[in-house]
Amino acid sequence: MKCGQNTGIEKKNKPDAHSKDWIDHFTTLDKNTIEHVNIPYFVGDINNDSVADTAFVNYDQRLGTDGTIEKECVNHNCNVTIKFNQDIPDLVIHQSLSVFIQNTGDLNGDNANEILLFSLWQEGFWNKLSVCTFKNGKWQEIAQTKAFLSEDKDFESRITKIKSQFYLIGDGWNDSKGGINERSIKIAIEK
Ligand SMILES: [Ca+2]
Ligand SMILES: [Ca+2]
Repeated sequence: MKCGQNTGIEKKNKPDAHSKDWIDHFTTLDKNTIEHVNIPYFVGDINNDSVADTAFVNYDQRLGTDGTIEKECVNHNCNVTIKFNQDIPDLVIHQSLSVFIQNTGDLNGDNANEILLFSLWQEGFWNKLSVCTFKNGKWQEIAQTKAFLSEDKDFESRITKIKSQFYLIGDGWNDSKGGINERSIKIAIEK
């Protein structure tokens, strides 16, 4: 699967282009501040040229009148673009409000680092987690799951190694156990 591709999450609350809501939507936008975000993450060597790389997470966000960040799309397609220092192609994450990146080290044994992306969306604190690798000049997603992230500790230890295999750890949902079933999902990371 192409890295950053979204499955099963639909855009919500998009007003009809001809409705009064649509006009109100843009009237409100004009009153607030659009801020461009560009956050660097040191990700180690991801293209195996022995030079450490940096990822820059780029997106726009809207600040409310009280300075808080509004949880909604600013650009029309709701994309987050990750740029890199070297001649490495952009990684575009669709339907995302923001992305947090972790350096994972080498998970698939090709001596280059992978990256773990935490993609924030509007549904409460549920985020999409993706492990991406840069292989043969292209980005590829080699594991994906979901996690409920509300505190800093929820971002920790989302990758584990059992024998020689790495796994991505996600959170499930179980009605009979009262909701979130923390760290109950284990996805094998492709080699
Ligand atoms: Ca490099
Ligand atoms: Ca690797």
